[in-house]
Amino acid sequence: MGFLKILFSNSRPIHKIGQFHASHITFFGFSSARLLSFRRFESTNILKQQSTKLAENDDDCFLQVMDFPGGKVPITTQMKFIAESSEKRLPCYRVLDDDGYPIPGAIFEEASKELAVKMYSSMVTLQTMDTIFYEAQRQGRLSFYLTTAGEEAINIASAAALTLDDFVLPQYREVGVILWRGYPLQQVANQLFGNKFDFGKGRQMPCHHGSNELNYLTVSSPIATQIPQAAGIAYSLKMDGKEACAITYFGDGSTSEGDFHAALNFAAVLDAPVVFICRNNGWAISTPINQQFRSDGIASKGQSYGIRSIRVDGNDALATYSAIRAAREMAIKEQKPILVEAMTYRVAHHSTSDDSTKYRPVEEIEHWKTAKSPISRFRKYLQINGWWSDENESELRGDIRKQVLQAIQAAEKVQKPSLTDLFTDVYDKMPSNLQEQVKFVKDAVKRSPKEYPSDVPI
Ligand SMILES: Cc1ncc(C[n+]2csc(CCOP(=O)(O)OP(=O)(O)O)c2C)c(N)n1
Ligand SMILES: [Mg+2]
Repeated sequence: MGFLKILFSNSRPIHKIGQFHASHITFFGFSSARLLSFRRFESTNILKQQSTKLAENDDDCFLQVMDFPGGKVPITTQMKFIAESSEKRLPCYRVLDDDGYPIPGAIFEEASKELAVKMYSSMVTLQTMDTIFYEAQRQGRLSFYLTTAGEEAINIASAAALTLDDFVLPQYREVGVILWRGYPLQQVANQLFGNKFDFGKGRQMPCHHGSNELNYLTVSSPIATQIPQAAGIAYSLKMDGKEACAITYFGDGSTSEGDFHAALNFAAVLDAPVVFICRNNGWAISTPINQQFRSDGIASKGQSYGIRSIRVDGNDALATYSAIRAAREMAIKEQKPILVEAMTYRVAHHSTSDDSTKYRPVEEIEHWKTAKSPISRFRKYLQINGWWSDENESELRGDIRKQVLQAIQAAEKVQKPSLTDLFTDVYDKMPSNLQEQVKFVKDAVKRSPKEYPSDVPI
């Protein structure tokens, strides 16, 4: 049955996605979606006011109301400070239990057999690819690697909820999103080896993927820079009247950067159609979240900026898929930003430059790797539906392993880009100071050839 099992949190179904109504998932602070027809620059209308609801509940009685800039404010004689946190923690939207069974009464978008199998296969591809590339780095064949282990569902389920017209601005732990959009395994390997087929011509670290064709902006190393850029891209989509949004991914640690806060505020004020996806995996390298913020995670920050928000179980592929579909639909139809906090756990080391057993218990990592694995949970769901067997599993894993190994072997043999490429693609015509630098480098290589890699053409 294709119909979405949904609890109607509020009255009117407005946005129909197939049989799915985006307005029926309750995002914090708003229980119904209003269909706003938007006009270019409408968001800058200074007369637009905040909600005029004045009392928290019907018993509240205010002596006076004052008309301040931004709207009417009730006056109270009580000197009451707002609490630093609410008594209850924000709930986490979840659909599948640990055994892969839909939780009774759960509201979600039912994925077809074809889509669910594709999502599962892509999660396994990501896992297999990560294992092999990680080993290749340990063998000294790659300079660096970083896995998505434990976060495969966030990668794949969110990607499945988007269209190719949407613009993706990733952090660095979202290679699954670009794979889903059609980036071949061979291209992943080419980027990692920085060979001449790498779109970045070997000028970036490994794991910095990007593709113009797939509307996937290249990863940039300084964290959080992509977040305000997403607000800007979303605003330009709005000005062009496009049926698309911007999606940006970032970790819990990135929310400590000023860029995160500037981005949320800009997006809210400009009514930019952007979906902010925070992967809250508990750690920013060795810094735990309790040293990053005192708030109840990330979703709670949305309301302060005037952004509709939800907390979702990022290890539940179906919940993540449903929430991101709803978020995308609302962002585009209502022309406004949405914040999603996907709760998860980074089960691998931060990167090949880290040893996470130095700062967290091995048992904790093991628990998340096994009992809480997003891949095992989704596999159980497929098997419960009769869509997957042990034979399918071994065939898939064998096949992917072969493809990844072939991609590595092929990428390793390809020539590196030329040293001169270091200086190109910035200016239309190379300025004289850069021409001097090219000459300087080439002379230096000629003088001391042993100091330079022999496989890089001059
Ligand atoms: C501006 C900036 N500061 C510091 C770093 C070093 N650094 C790289 S990743 C990282 C942690 C990021 O954590 P989080 O955003 O939670 O992402 P996760 O690795 O957990 O997915 C840090 C501090 C950086 N790349 N850029
Ligand atoms: Mg993190």
